[in-house]
Amino acid sequence: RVRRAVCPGSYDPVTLGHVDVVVRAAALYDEVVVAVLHNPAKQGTFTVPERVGLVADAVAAAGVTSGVRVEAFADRLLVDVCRDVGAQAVVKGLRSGNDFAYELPMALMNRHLTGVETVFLPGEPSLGHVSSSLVKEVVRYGGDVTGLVPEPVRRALEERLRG
Ligand code: COD
Repeated sequence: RVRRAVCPGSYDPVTLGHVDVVVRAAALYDEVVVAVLHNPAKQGTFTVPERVGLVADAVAAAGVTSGVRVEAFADRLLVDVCRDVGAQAVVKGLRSGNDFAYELPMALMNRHLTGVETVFLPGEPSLGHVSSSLVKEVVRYGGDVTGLVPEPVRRALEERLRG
């Protein structure tokens, strides 16, 4: 049986924290589907197709050439995405106890709905301060995010947020 996991997120935009989790998931599973989902609670900076392109480039730049695919899924339950792609697990990164508090009810709800399991990977500590939203705020006010996001993402952010 093929062991398949989904790494879901908004990825608006992808950071090196996300990339670390995807690369580590790819070492554990036969196939990883990076699912770019629209989170209605968050205002988008990049379109979903733009996010998919930036994630795919970042995964390739990280040296992962097989076993990972990046796909967009329109407004639907994560458990339905998992069922459609044949994934037994969701893999998520945890930066902190706050992340865990946010993720635990979703993991329990998802297991309640279809039995899909959630596997948590401890985030790389040197990227523990990295989130899409903080990175955007730093760029918007002129700060430098080199080393926190892939270079193409840094350029796209500067273009988008500084005009
Ligand atoms: N280090 C480690 N992990 C990180 C880092 C970092 N520096 N940065 C982010 N992560 C992890 C996050 O903890 C998260 O697990 C993941 O990467 C994605 O992060 P984001 O911010 O891109 O994505 P979110 O949190 O906006 O994504 C939320 C989902 C889209 C996954 C969620 O809303 C969802 O499942 N939606 C589908 C609808 C659904 O099924 N709803 C019911 C849920 S029970």
